[in-house]
Amino acid sequence: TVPERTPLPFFGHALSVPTDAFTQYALREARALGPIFNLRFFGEDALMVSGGDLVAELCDESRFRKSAEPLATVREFAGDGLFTAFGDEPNWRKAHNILMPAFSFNALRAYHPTMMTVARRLLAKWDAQAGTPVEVAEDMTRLTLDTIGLCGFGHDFGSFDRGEQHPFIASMVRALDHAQRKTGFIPGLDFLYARAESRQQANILAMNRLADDIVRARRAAGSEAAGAKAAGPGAADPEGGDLLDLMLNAVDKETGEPLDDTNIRYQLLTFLIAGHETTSGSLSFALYYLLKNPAVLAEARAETDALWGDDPDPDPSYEDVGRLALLRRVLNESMRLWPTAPAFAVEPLEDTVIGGRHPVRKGQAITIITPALHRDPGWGDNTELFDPDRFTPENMERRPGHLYKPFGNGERSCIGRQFALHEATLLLGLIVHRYRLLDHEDYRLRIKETLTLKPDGFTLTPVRRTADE
Ligand code: MNH
Repeated sequence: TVPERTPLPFFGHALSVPTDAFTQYALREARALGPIFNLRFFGEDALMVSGGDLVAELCDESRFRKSAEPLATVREFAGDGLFTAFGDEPNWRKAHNILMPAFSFNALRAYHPTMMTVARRLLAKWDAQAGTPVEVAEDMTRLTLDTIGLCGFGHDFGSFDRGEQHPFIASMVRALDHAQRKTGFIPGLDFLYARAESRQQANILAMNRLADDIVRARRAAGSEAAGAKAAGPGAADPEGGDLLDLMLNAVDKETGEPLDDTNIRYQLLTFLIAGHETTSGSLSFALYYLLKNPAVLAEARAETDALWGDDPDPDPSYEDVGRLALLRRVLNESMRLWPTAPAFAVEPLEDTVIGGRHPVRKGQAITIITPALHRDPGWGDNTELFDPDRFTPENMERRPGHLYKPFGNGERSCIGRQFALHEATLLLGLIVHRYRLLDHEDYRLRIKETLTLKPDGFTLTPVRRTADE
C-alpha cells in the first residue's frame, strides 16, 4: 500500500539512488510519490516519510525511538558515541548525563568570549583579502572547527593560519564520503571495495591519532597543574570544565561510572565532527540567502547598527546575540530549506500502524526526509520561497508542531543546538555589520552532499562598509 517505484530484482532501487546526492533524490521522490514512499536496497525495505501528520506520529516518543541503523557506516568510526549510539546502548544515557552540563546556559555564556576570538580570526582573514572572493563553506568550516576545538577541547586547530584545510578535515571529509557511498555497496562483492575500505581504515586511523593526541595533551597538562584548569590561552572555561574535562573526569550520577577510554575516543570524534560540520553548512546557506535577498540583508544590517552603531570593531555581549532576532529567523529559514543534517531515523518500540493504514514492525528503521518535511503544504503556498517571517513568534504559534525538525526529535535531538545557534548568529551579525556582500559570480545554488549538506563552490566578495553605507 506504500507507494514505490517498480523495483529491480535483487537490487531493488539501489541502482537508481545516487549515493552522492541521496537527499536531493529523496526530495524529488517525495514530490512525485507523496508523504510516504518505500525504497528497497537489496531486499531490505527503507520507508521514507516527509508528511507533517506522519512525522507528528513518528515523533511520539512513547511509540518510537531513534534508529541508528542507517548510521551503521558512521559507527565504524563513531561507535557508540552520543550521535551513533543505538537506543538501547547503555553508553548513550551515561554519556548524555555526563556531557549535558557542557551545554547548560552558564556553559554557553562561558563559550561566548572564545567564539568572539575565533570570529575575529575570520574577520581578519576577510579584511586581508580586501575585496577579493572568499570560498564561503571553507571559511565557515575554519571558523566552526576552531570554535568547537577551543570551546570543547582547549585545542587550537589554527585553521586560519593554513592555506589548506586542516588535515583532520581532509580525513573527515573522505571518511564521511565513504560512509555515504558504502550504503550503496553491493552485498557479496566485497572485493570491489577492498581498496576504498583500506583507505577508509587509514582515514579512521588519522582521525583517531588526533583524538588521542588531544586526550594525551590534556591528561599531561592536568597532572602538571594538579587540579588547576588545564585549558590553554583563549580557551573557554565553563564551571566544572569543558567537554573534554567532563569526558575524562566526570562520573554518571545514575551508574557512578566514568566513560571508558574507547568510548572517550568515539565521543571526541563525534563532537569534533558533529560540533562543526553542520554549523558550517548552515552558516554558508544563511550567507547565500542573505546575498540573494538584499532587502533582508539591509534589515539585518539595520538590526546590528541599532546595537553597535558605526563602531567598526564592536565587542558584542552574550545578550546582544539574543537581540539579533532577524538574523536568528534568517538562520531558521535557511535550515528550513536546507537542513544540513538532512534526515533522521526512528524505529517503532512495538509493531504498530502509522497514518491509520501502514503497518510497521518493531525495530524497523523509518527515515524522515527533513527538507521534504520542511516543504509540507502545512507551510503554506510557495514553500521554495525564502521568507524569514515564517519564524516570527506569531507565525510559529500558528503552525502545527513537528513541521520543523532541523535538530531532530526528543531526547535524541541535537545536544549542541543552542551552541550552534549562538555561534552562527554572532558571526552573521558581525559579518553583515562589517561588510557589503557582492555576488560577483552570480552564484547559482548547487548542493554538495557528504552526509551533510553545503552550497557547492559558493564564493562571494566581502567589501568593508564605509561610514555612509
Ligand atoms: Mn547536532 C544530534 C543537527 C550542531 C552535537 N544534531 C543531532 C541531530 C540533528 C542535528 C538533526 C539528530 C540526529 C538523529 O536523530 O539521528 N546539529 C544539527 C545541526 C547543527 C548541529 C543542523 C547546526 C546547525 N550538533 C551541533 C553542534 C554539536 C552537535 C554544534 C556539538 C557541539 N548533535 C550533536 C550530538 C548529537 C546531535 C552529540 C547526538 C545527540 C544524542 O543522540 O544524544
